[in-house]
Amino acid sequence: MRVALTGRSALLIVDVQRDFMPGGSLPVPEGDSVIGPLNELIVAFNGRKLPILLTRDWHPPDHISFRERGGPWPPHCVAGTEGAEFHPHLKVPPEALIISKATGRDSEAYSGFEGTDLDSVLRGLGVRRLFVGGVATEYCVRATVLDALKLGYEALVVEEAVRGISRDEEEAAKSEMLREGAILVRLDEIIR
Ligand code: VGL
Ligand code: ZN
Repeated sequence: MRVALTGRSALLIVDVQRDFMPGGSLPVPEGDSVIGPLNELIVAFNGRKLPILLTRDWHPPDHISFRERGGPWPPHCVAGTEGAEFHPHLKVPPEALIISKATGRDSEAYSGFEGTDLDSVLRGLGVRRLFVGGVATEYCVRATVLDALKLGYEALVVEEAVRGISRDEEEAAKSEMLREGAILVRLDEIIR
C-alpha cells in the first residue's frame, strides 16, 4: 500500500529520549534503530512545511512509576536531566513542537494525549493524519496511537520508525493497533 503526505499530515515522534536508548536507564533494545528512519521523515515533513511534534516523558525525580514508589520502572526521563534529552542524533528541527507528559509526581501517562494539550494543538494546526514513530511500541507508541484513533485521527505507524522492549509484546501491540484502525506502513510506502 502506498500513502501520501497530505496537507493535513503531521509527524509525531514518541519519546526518542536517551534513557530509552541503549546505554540509558530503561533501554529499548536497538531503540536507536528508529533514528535514521525518523530523520528521513523529518526531512520530508520539514521540506513540505508540515508539522513535526515530539512527545517526551518528563518525570519528577520521585515519580509514581518508579520502583522506589512501587511502580514498574527504574527511574528514567527525569525532567531536565541528560537521560530525558532527545537522542543527540535525532535532527530535531527548531520549529518542532514539544509535548511533555507524565510531569506530575502522582500521575502516569503513556499516551502523548493524556494530560497534555496535544489534541488541541493538532486541531489548531488542522491535522487529520498522523505518521507515528518512536519508542516503546507496546507502551507509549501504542497508547498514543490508540488515543489518536479514538479522537478521530488517521494513525499511520511507520514500521522502521518504531521499536519495542519485548518482541512478543511489540507484535501484540501492532496487532491491537491494526484492529483499532491504525495502518502500518513502511518508509518506502510513503509518498514524499
Ligand atoms: C515509556 C515506560 C515508562 C515509553 C515511558 O515511552 O514507552 N515506557 N515510561
Ligand atoms: Zn515513563
